[in-house]
Amino acid sequence: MPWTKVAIGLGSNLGDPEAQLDLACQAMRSSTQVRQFKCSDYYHSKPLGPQDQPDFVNAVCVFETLLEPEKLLDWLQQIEQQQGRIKERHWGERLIDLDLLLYGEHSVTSLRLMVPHPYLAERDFVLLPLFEVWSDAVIPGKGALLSLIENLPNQYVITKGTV
Ligand code: PH2
Ligand code: MG
Ligand code: MG
Repeated sequence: MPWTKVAIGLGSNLGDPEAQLDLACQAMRSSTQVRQFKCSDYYHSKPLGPQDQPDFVNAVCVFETLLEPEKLLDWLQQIEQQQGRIKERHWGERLIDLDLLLYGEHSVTSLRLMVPHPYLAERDFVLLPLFEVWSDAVIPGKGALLSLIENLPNQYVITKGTV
């Protein structure tokens, strides 16, 4: 694979969420496998899923990498582990969540991985920060990022800034 532009969704609602996002960004941007790293602002969002959990801080970063999708996933999971992530309930609270959203304009489906991320198109806390760092992104099977944003309900659950 040549250098490929990828997008990663970051989320946290435990510990100090901003610090968790800072740490993960630092881990990603300092790798020799990464170039042209950019991270969006941090966004404050209401939890999707169980409501008895703290609000989230979300962001999206983009970079170019030589890592192939499964290797990239391994590495993201390694960063989550290093930051102390433990297994949690579905759609529940977490210290750090790093989701592979886009891998160039490729679609990838395996037992472990679905790219583009299956819920990307419905999530304002993914689409809006993504627009900040990759405004002309094209989502395989779904079209231009901008048209997805235009189709979001107007009632965003996110606001710029942190919890
Ligand atoms: N992640 C979840 C479950 N719910 N809600 C928001 N607002 N942001 C998230 O990143 C999030 C969530 C599990 O990955
Ligand atoms: Mg995840
Ligand atoms: Mg997630």
